[in-house]
Amino acid sequence: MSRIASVLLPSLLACSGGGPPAMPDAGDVGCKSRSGADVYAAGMSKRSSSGRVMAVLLSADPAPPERGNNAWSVKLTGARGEALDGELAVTPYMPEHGHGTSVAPGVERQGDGSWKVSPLYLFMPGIWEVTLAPSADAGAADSPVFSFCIDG
Ligand SMILES: [Cu+2]
Repeated sequence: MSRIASVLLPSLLACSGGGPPAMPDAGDVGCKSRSGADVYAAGMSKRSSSGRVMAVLLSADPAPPERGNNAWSVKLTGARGEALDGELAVTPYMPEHGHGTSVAPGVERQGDGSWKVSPLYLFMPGIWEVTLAPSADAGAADSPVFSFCIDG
């Protein structure tokens, strides 16, 4: 527990209130033992719940995603497979702790229409959801979500 608390940013200390359930000891498989998270593979894709938007995770560095700073390359396409050339809003979130990150993800369009997301700061172990919204005002239904278990 103290090891976890030591990495929390001050503004996120509320996350540790009472502690997440069943905080794993070092060496425990942690969230790997729970279902629901995605299994990383280069080129994996997730469709939004509306079906209108598809996100492809072209690559991740490190791969699979790890605790700390990550850099992702992603592409978004519409219902007919067309590349979406609007904006991209990226939101990391820990659903089991109810917090995001104090470091906003960097999002930069590349020449080929893909996006580089870096840093993507997944600063603590557990399940992280990364929502990719095709515009700042896109609803959740149009925003694909990747969900990964980050090891301690
Ligand atoms: Cu957390």
